[in-house]
Amino acid sequence: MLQLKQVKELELKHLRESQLVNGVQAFIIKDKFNCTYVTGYTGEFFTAVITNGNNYLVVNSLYEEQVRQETFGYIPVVFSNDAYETVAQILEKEQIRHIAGEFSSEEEAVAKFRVISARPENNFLTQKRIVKNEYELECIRKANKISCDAFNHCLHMIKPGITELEIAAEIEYYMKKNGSYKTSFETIVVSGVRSALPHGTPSEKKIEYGDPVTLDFGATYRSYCADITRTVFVGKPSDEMIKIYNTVLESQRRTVEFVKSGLTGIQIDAFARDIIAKAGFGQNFVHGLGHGVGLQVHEAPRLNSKGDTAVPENAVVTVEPGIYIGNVGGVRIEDSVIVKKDGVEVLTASADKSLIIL
Ligand SMILES: [Mn+2]
Repeated sequence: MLQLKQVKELELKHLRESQLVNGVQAFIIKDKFNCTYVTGYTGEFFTAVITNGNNYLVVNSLYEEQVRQETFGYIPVVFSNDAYETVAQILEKEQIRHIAGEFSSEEEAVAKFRVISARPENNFLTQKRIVKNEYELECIRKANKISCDAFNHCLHMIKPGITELEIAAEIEYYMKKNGSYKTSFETIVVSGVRSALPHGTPSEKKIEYGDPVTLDFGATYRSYCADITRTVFVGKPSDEMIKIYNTVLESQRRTVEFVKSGLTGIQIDAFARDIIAKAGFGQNFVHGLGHGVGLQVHEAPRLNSKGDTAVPENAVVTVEPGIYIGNVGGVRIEDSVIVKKDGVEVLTASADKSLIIL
């Protein structure tokens, strides 16, 4: 596995070779996740200034030491009142007159940073981040492994009388005990009719006999996110819920087999949606099929009706069809996968997705 220092050096080299050309002398990073991607810094209140010589992180004084600990050779510069003024002074000292980077408009950046030209490049790093390097893939594999282990661990406690909150707490405790830095997002545990809420949050509701229980959560490992959803049943589900479960499972399984690099998000989403529509539940699949996952739990590419670009090799995406019926319940099944030339590597395979009745 590549070491973090090598990875950051490669990303820095790539950024310089693609952006510090045609007279551009510095690249400005304002997005938190793009900054972590290039520099390793995970704090807040920053502006990164990448030049061909020195690299700077302009930060609030709370974060000065964090720059030294998390980055490889970035110079921390503490701003007092106005971070942009501090950036302007650095650019002046380095005699930088032409910049590119993350800012809303050329006019605004030229005025703020006192330079001659400023080209907005707000999508460069977010697009680059779609294709994961080996270091990132290892981190995402590990985060998903912790998440699958947490699912398998919590099954024994899902029974009538326990609350959704208690299940969520057990999942989160287990993940942290096993190396997760924090959760990728607010853990979802919804049961009974509440399982028809695609993004419901866990409540004091107690699990009852016959309930579907949807668990959607993820660990993070070294800033990289996992994302998994399973729906299980406590006691025998109704025939209607079994039909819904089998429909979602068929759509999910066949779509995971269908995915490979070169297909667009639109094509993949339509493939999954068609299976659900043919079973008569088209109106009940109320969200996109999936999304990219990396430093952010929701990032490019989108697997939905707007995802018109081809998904490249080594993108990490989710496949998560669902059916939701008000006052009855819902089912969602989600795997995270690495997209390859001829198919995918499923990262959440160790969590069983066949119908589980507890
Ligand atoms: Mn997801």
